[in-house]
Amino acid sequence: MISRILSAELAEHTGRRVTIAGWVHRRRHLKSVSFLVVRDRTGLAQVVTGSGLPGEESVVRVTGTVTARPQAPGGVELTEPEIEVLAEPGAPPPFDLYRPVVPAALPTVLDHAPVALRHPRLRAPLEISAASVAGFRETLDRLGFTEIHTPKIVASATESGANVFGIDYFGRPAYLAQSPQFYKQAMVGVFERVYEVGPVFRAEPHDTARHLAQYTSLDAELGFVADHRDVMAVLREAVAGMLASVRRRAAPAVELLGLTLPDVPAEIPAVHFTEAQRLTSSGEPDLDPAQERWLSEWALREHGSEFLFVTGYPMAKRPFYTHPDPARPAYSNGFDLLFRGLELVTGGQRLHRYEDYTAALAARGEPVEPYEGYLQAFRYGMPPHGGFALGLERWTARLTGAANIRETTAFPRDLHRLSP
Ligand code: AMO
Repeated sequence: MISRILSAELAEHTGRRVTIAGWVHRRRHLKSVSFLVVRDRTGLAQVVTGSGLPGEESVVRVTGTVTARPQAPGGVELTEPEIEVLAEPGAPPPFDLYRPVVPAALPTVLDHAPVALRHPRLRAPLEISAASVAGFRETLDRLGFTEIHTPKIVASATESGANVFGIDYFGRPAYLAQSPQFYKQAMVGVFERVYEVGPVFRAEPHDTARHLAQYTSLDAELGFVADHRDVMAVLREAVAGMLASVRRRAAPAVELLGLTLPDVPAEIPAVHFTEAQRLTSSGEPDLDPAQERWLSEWALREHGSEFLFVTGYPMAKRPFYTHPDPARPAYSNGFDLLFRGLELVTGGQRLHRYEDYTAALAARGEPVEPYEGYLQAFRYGMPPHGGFALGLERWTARLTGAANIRETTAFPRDLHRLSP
């Protein structure tokens, strides 16, 4: 490794000669003196120099004396520097990365993502996303879950045939996985409690601020549940753990973006779908985005919660693996979790008996053959189980207040975007 200290550590070395390395964030020429601001993964460091400075985004190594200076970032700066340029950029960045507010519209940012994401405000959501995933893993590990990795090239659609990407798999038709649904269920038969953090693919024809063609799904599945409420309790723990991790690991990003993080109630309020329909005066078998926003505001008003469960969605609107409510079979033991006006999670209890699966497929007019591999799990005995999937980009968007989900993923894939 190139021997250096990080900008965040400079103050501990006051009076000593040290070496830092990073990118030229900004050059500033004043009347009698010039400054170079160097950016590394922990922040910014100011270097006092003469003229003839390397251009923005040059990669440099700077050796200098750490000198106290209250106005500088971190209260210190490097004086009497020796500057070595490790890489010179071929072109200036597409916009000024040192401006506090990003001086470019979203399409420009996305077109130049490899360099645009270096802007501290554009990087911050990705730090929050990373901390969230770490918290998800920590929480589920603590609760006895095992992390699994399932195929992303699959033989059949899981959620519905509509938005699946077909591919050519050595001359055979195959699909990109829309969800690890079937495999996470099968792995309950092995580990009882499993989770996966991975990409899922949806050929979403809509060009919306909340849909991507590839997103990161935080999936969990657990056996020996009494019903969906046990799954909801685990989800509550996961969300609380994700927030605790964001507070702990991504504090600078939270501060930079000026975020107010939500509290997770000990028990997240829940309304049954029929009640949600009544509240929103809806006769439809599903909730539209406007109704979800309305219900979120209602939950905040009535229960002081930014999270709301809607339970008991109609069976007709849920996938074939969904367990019905034994008391009201037209409704499911399935739920959604709404967060700040948006559907963040879908989950529920699943069917677990083999004959219930064959009956459910028959009732939907679906052949059994494409599901043979999946159905093996149930043929050989599966406990009552359930699980959920949380969309990482939606989570980060709601936490950071991003208007568009594309601001919370490094290289979004959508109807129009396949590169960078
Ligand atoms: P569902 O299809 O509802 O459920 O997806 C779960 C969650 O994933 C997110 N999401 C998306 N995020 C970005 N772009 C998209 N195109 C997109 N589609 C969905 C949402 C959503 O709540 N197998 C079930 C889950 C389960 O029951 O365990 C499933 O995939 O946040």
